[in-house]
Amino acid sequence: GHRGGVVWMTGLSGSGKSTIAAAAERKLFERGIFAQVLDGDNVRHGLNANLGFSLEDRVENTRRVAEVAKLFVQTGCLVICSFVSPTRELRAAVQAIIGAEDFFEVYVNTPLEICERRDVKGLYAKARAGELKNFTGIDSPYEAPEHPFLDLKTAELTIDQAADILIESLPL
Ligand code: GGZ
Repeated sequence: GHRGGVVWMTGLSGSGKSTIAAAAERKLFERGIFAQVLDGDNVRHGLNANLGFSLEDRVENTRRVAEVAKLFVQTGCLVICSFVSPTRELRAAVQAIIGAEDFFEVYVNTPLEICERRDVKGLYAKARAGELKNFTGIDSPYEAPEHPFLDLKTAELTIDQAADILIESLPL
């Protein structure tokens, strides 16, 4: 058997959080482990549709996600949450909701230059042009975790390798 828990992926926009989360979710299913990804794509359109990107809204965004993740954990699910979650204080609040023994912070450690060079959604260009305000890493802060459970240096890894390292590190 295995127990539930919350893998909390934090990192810049374009760092690879959601891609690694989706790959890990698939690999876990293949091992018969009940996993579910929560990210901006499935949460900000519905549950959190009324929230934007001010610090206050980000705190509320992640607070609601943490509460939902906690409910999933009670069903024995491994929840992989993929959110920029830019401040240490905000992530500490998430950990307090979930409980330290069920919380695994994963830093998707991709330098800003690389995220900006990729600019998959063109958001960095818009932020640099001043068309998008409060963009993390440009005109809104990102505080890297000091003691993450896992530090994934994605520049040196493929998606597949990063997902494998993540899964192997978990106490499943
Ligand atoms: C950061 C933003 C912003 C601003 C829109 N700042 O690469 P993406 O597109 O798919 O991931 C980013 C996502 C961040 O939402 P989160 O819910 O993860 O943020 S937080 O945890 O801080 O609440 C990006 C897009 O939304 N996006 N505007 N201003 N990212």
